[in-house]
Amino acid sequence: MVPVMLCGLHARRVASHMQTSRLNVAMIGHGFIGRVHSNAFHQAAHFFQIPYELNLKVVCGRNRATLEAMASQWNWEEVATDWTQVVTRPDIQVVDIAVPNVLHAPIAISAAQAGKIVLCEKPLAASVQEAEQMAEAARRVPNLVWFNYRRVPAVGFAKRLLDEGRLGKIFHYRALYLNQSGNDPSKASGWRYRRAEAGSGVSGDLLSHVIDMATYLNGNIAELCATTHTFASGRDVDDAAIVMVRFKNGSVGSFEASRYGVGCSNRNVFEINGSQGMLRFDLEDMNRLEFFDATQPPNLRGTRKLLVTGPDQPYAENFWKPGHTIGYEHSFIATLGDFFTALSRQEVFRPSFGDGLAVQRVLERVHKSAETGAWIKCN
Ligand code: SOE
Repeated sequence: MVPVMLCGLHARRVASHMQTSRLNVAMIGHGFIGRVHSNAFHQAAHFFQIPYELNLKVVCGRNRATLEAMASQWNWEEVATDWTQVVTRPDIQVVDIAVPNVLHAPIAISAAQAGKIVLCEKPLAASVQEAEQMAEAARRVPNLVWFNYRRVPAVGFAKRLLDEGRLGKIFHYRALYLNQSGNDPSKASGWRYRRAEAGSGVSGDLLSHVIDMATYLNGNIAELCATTHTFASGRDVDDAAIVMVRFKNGSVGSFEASRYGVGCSNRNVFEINGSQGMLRFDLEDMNRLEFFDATQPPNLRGTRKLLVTGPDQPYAENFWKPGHTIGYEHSFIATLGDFFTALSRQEVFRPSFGDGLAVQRVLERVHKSAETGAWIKCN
């Protein structure tokens, strides 16, 4: 986490939040990702020394029966069915958004205007215009976008090795994010497959993670050329996206995201080749980072499969002892742990709504390029 000091109004707002050690959380949404977030709210203070008690005050959703069952299983104090009433409640300090993408903007904007701390699932919005309005509204409140994979220890360690220059000059950044949900009729009937609710298909859902991770690890994108494809007839969102990328640091890359990656459940992979080495990560083996050190004598070179569970690796002090592996949920716990640590120190947290907006701008260019076949500059 890069510490950036807050200033002015933002700092004063943060300071006023800091006086409250108990923070009441309202979560809008109660599906899969709502359960993941609930777990993180319960666990964050167990693993991180944060001066806040995160109180799971109210969970909001449309289906009262499933909502009540979820609230009781995850220990939410209250349920509500109208988010507009919840996000302005004076007893709520934190609003967490875990609903279909097209609802992110209205909820985040209302919550930010009410002065709440706002946490929002990815992709930040369904369009650049919405994302701009959200980033503007949240300028004066602490905010977070849930690009949770930045907080996988192996990803954090890759970032550290890159920042130390251990890979030398970067030549290639290639990434994949594949699942097989599009090929499964029981999964492909949900909101993620409808433009009216999701805004886009695999690009917002999975490619957004790839773009955030790539810019986090390898810097900004200079230009891109993309194609998208929809396999299912009648579906109005993209099922697969393939992007060629030129990065500002001179490296070239490729991103592939698909819901038809049959054989892959949640295969989020990157591989980086530099003049002095190689890094490779696969979420399906998330405690490992592969590292090839090309500065070693040729007869000793080989790919090391590092077990990134400490010591002297990210979150070694927070989670279990070295060798005691962690899972998907820890990336969300670490995201919250870092966020509330930053809040208590009056530091800016990333990824913020600004980072979510940057991803949204790249996604828009992906779609523009897919329509026109042209290379598109990113600024
Ligand atoms: C479903 O495709 C999903 O839950 C995504 O929406 C998440 O962002 C991803 O991390 C895992 O898969």
